[in-house]
Amino acid sequence: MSGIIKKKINLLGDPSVGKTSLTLRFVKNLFGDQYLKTIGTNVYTKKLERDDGTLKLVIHDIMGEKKYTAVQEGAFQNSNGAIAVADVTDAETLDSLIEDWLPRYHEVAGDDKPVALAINKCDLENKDITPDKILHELEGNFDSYVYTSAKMGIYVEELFEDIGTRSLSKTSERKKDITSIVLDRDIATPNELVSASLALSSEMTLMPYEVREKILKESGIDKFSLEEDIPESRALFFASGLSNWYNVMAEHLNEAKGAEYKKGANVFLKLIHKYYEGSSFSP
Ligand code: G3D
Ligand code: MG
Repeated sequence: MSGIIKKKINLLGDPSVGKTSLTLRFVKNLFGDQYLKTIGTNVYTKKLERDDGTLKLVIHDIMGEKKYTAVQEGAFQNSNGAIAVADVTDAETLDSLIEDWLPRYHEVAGDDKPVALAINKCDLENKDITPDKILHELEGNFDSYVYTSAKMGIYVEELFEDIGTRSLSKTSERKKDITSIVLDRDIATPNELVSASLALSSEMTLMPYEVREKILKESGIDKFSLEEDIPESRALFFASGLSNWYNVMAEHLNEAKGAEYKKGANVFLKLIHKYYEGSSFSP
């Protein structure tokens, strides 16, 4: 490898296992930021200087809420490897990785992509994931595993270096367009509409994270209650709020740049259209 090589790494795992904490510890060496709650996808980059060149990791940290599969699967496209995070105090988070996260990840990213298991919060006493269980589950599911603590900064760097190295050796590319991934899905409930909207606004990259969060708030949707049923009016407000933002941006830019944003605005209109179709046909 020579020059700079870029690899996309995804974080997988249920809410609160420590995906964001591990990422922030690795990228910024900090812990305990009060704005941890992740909405949609947050993207971070960090360069690793290696003997054979520079490896730039593009790390996609996602929200783990179960109803937001569009966000997650949207983020898995073109992935080169993943860190699957379990909480050592809660064995169900490991089961969930194996039963739910891994199949969905491999479906979008490809079967050949490496996955490193991080058993996080190893600084805590009440351990629910035993070494026995790990040995039992490792085979065929994960390429490596390590006990980490984002809080204490234990084995976090090693974890990211490991998946970085593994991502280099497996290189087959899968290209699929994010708009088609999202628009091919069912969008029949307000939560699915919000999920699809978050997926698109996360992956289209033109919109800053803060804007997405602000529009969500203005829609009256509480980011801490995304698993609950969202009223239709709020979901529609959110999707059209996103569309509006792209439209307003388009008007303030020259034609070439504006066209990209116009396209963005139209994607959300398509989403709303699909929701109206899907929801009125459902029994
Ligand atoms: P997520 O991104 O997977 O949803 P977060 O998880 O990174 O937001 O972390 C969820 C909670 O777990 C946070 O606590 C965070 O401080 C805590 N946490 C993350 N990593 C560790 C760790 O290694 N050790 C310990 N003890 N706690 C950790 P709050 O209180 O903010 O919910
Ligand atoms: Mg998070």
